[in-house]
Amino acid sequence: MSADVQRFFEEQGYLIVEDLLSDDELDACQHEIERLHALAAELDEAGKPEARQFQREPHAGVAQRDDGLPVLRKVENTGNYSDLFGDLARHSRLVPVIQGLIGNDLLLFRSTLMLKPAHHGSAHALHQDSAYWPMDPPTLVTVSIALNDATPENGCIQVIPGSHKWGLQEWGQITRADDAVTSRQDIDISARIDVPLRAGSAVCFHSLMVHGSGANQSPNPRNTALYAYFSPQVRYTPKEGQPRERSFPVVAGLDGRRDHTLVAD
Ligand SMILES: O=C(O)CCC(=O)C(=O)O
Repeated sequence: MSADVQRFFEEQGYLIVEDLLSDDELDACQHEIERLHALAAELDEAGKPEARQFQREPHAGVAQRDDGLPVLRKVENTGNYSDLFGDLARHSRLVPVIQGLIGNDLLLFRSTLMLKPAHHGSAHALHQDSAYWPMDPPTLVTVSIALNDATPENGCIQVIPGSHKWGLQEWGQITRADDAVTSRQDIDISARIDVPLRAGSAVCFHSLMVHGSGANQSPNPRNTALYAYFSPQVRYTPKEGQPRERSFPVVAGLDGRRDHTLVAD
């Protein structure tokens, strides 16, 4: 990664990576998303606890699509349900970019699919991810990979450039109503910019970056694969009542082991 690119990320808090995935890879992702909808229905019917990882879209107005499958907004821990989305976190074009930002040893904090179905995918009010994550220092990096073209109309990511330098702040519960932007009165939302992405391109952003996304008001879905990475210098700092230790998948380095367990101080 060039020094200029690194400097851009340090100054602005985000970085666009064009054409990370090929058309064939994008097709495979769309098929896998359909399989995950069918899996969500099966887990639900069988009353399995894993069904909770497959969240319904609350603003859809209907519980099911025309084909009877659920309308999903989000799938958490995708690597547990999908080899394809597990492997995507380790994509050979992606890993060097993340290593250029936070170093060679990489652990995976989060692997999520954000789905915004046509016409009714809900908004995501402005926030900093690190305000919700038990990890310190707050220096994680998320990549958001567009699996369809992401535009202002279908609710692409929005960021406030440079806001990762504001320090950690309180954002309350993240609102997802259609017109949600932020409940904070002190934020100049005119500084917010849309980050449209062609399908297959991605945006990486710092975990202190203020970001959100609008509702999907278009006939086109907006599907996104999100992965958050951190370096082994980051500590696990659970709140009271949370498990005192947690294992994280290793993405690169750390002597090639599969997982790494962090224990709270
Ligand atoms: O992809 C989006 O719509 C926003 C996701 C987001 O902000 C998050 O999961 O922290």
